[in-house]
Amino acid sequence: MGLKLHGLALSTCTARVATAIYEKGQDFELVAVNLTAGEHKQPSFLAKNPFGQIPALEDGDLTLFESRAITSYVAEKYKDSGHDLNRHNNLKEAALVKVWMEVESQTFHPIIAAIVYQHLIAPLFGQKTDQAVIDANLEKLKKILDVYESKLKSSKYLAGDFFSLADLHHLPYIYYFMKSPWTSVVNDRPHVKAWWEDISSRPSFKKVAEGMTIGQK
Ligand code: GSH
Repeated sequence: MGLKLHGLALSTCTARVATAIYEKGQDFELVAVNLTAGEHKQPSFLAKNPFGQIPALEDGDLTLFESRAITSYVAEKYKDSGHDLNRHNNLKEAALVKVWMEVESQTFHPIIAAIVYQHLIAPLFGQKTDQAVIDANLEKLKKILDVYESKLKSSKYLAGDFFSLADLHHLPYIYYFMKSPWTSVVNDRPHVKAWWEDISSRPSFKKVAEGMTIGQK
């Protein structure tokens, strides 16, 4: 029985999980969840994620939600195949991967998600984009990426000279951010730009990005 990923190809959190699965040389069945019809708030989906959000992963009798917890499970379950995403054989490197995974989810994510939401998602729901929210978060993002720039001067990837879940977790939101008019926030920081170009050109993410169609003209 294979992996079943309940979600949508265009959803950032689904894309995060899909990228990790491909990095491990595995495949999955995508079970589409119709958000417009509110399927994610129906009992059958709430049984998979009681918070009513995509994605959820089913692996036999195990059901998981929270995209970052799912990628960690996938990295560990398939540790002997594909790319080593969590440095499972090196305690110190594994700890550094966890540090930068926390940075992504606690510091980076709320800021970039607010920008992407206002710019790309709010209009889809007929809501007016709040430019003040975008402007405030762009200022915060610049400060965060100054720290990334400095870090990426000393190592090719965030946790060290190896691509890991810490980098992978950033992919879907930066991808949508790069469809905005504010790409200079990334491109003006040469190490951040090189890092973004490197990680987004991995075959796993290129395949996933084909389905990330929000904002596509
Ligand atoms: N922390 C969760 C994760 O990483 O999996 C967030 C999941 C999430 O925000 N999912 C969005 C969703 O289901 C789509 S990307 N939105 C619909 C809703 O919240 O009603």
